[in-house]
Amino acid sequence: MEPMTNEKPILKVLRDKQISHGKVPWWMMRQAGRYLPEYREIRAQAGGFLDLVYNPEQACEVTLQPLRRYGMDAAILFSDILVIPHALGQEVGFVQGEGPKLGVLDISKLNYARYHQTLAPVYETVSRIKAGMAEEGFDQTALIGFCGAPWTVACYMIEGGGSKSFEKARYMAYQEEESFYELMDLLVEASTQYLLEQIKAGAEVIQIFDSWAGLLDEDGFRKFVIRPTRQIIQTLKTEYPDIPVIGFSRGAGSMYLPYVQETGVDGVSIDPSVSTSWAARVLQPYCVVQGNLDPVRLLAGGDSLVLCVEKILSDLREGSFIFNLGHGVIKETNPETITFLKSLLS
Ligand code: 1CP
Repeated sequence: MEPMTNEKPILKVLRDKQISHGKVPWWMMRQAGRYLPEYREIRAQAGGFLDLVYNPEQACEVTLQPLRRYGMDAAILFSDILVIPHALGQEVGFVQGEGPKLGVLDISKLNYARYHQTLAPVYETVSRIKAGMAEEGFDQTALIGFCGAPWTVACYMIEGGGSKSFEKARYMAYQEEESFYELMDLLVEASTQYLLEQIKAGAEVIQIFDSWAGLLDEDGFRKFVIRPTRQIIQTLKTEYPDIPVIGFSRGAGSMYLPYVQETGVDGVSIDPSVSTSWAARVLQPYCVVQGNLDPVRLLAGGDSLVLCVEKILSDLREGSFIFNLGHGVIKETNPETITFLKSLLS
């Protein structure tokens, strides 16, 4: 296919594997969030976190906020990975300052009775963002839809909240493989439907967040990271072959290469522990690489930031590359440091 001349920079890289001579396309994971005073203001008006997620007007507003300040090359839908268990009927709450809290998991009780009804406001948010971007002149900005990968979502569903090591989830994956596969299959189906609806509503790129991929051993990684991710992507590609998919299998280490080769991702988002010269040599021949500034470098600012950004650029910009952080923006980050970061990318 002939590359479209006025295609958005991120789509050019992801679809045509074009190298971006000059300006490197960029966006930041968690670019909408508490480091921005305008986000905190809307957040305070919204009530609970899920109230914000399910309010299309406010969720659209907070998605657009970072674009107005920094003009990133992509917007990411404001939502959360835990809306899937919530829509399947598990209790999900967000306690201020403590993070997510989920009710006890009973797989036999999860169901689709209110699934799309619960998620309908999120689909509406996607179409509002699309319209809002057009209205405000962000015609070179791509809209990213997302979900959590089945393994990472299962971690929260089983553990009942955040954890450093998710031992209960790993125990279930290794010890009760059959019921764990059942949960994976359910989450593959639910995530696929969720993503298809986001694409219908206007999402132009999909990112799958597997933030806890690095906790599994090799056998677990193949079964519960690679397999379900491949299944989701296969269905998406059957229906929408031109929608690129980026996978973020945080902490995958030596499993990044099989992840890239076997899941069908168009791009891989690498965490800060990955050597950028290794990624250029080993991963870039297979797919677009996205990453991988340590968010703490952005918090620190100064020379520590400049040197790391320069190293990332010099190692990766000769191949197909999207600049991003290796994980989400930290809430104490100074918004002005991001303006400075942007100046380093041109
Ligand atoms: O009160 C608040 O403002 C809550 C903070 C917050 C925000 C801003 C949460 C709760 N979720 C979000 C939004 C969010 N979450 C986005 C929005 C788009 C953007 O990036 O700008 C995205 C993509 C996510 C994805 C997400 N949620 C992930 C995967 C990415 C990652 O950071 O590893 C995970 C693991 C979650 C779970 C979650 N939701 C919220 C928190 C604090 C957490 C992490 C809990 C933990 O394990 O400690």
